[in-house]
Amino acid sequence: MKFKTTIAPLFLLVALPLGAIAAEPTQPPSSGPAAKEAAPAPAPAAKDEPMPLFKELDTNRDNFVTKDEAKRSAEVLARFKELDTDRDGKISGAEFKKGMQPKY
Ligand SMILES: [Ca+2]
Ligand SMILES: [Ca+2]
Repeated sequence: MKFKTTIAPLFLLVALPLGAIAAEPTQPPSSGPAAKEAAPAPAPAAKDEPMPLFKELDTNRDNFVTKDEAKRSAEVLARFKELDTDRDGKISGAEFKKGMQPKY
């Protein structure tokens, strides 16, 4: 009897803070990270969206889309001068990204 009465409060003392710790982080962040995780997922897809086109147009993979390469996309060809901001006659990945992104 003596043994049980000393163990019970001890067990309660240990179990209570554990329960408080377990309950605290699971409650507020459960909605936080879940919403945060869902948000970044579509973001990279939208960010990368212009780049598959860039890679597709850059047939020789020198990371520049020349006017010849741009001919495969009527839109890029039409905006070639606009996209080629440094006017070196080819569109770099950065130029492409900058020029195409505000559109989307
Ligand atoms: Ca190229
Ligand atoms: Ca350029």
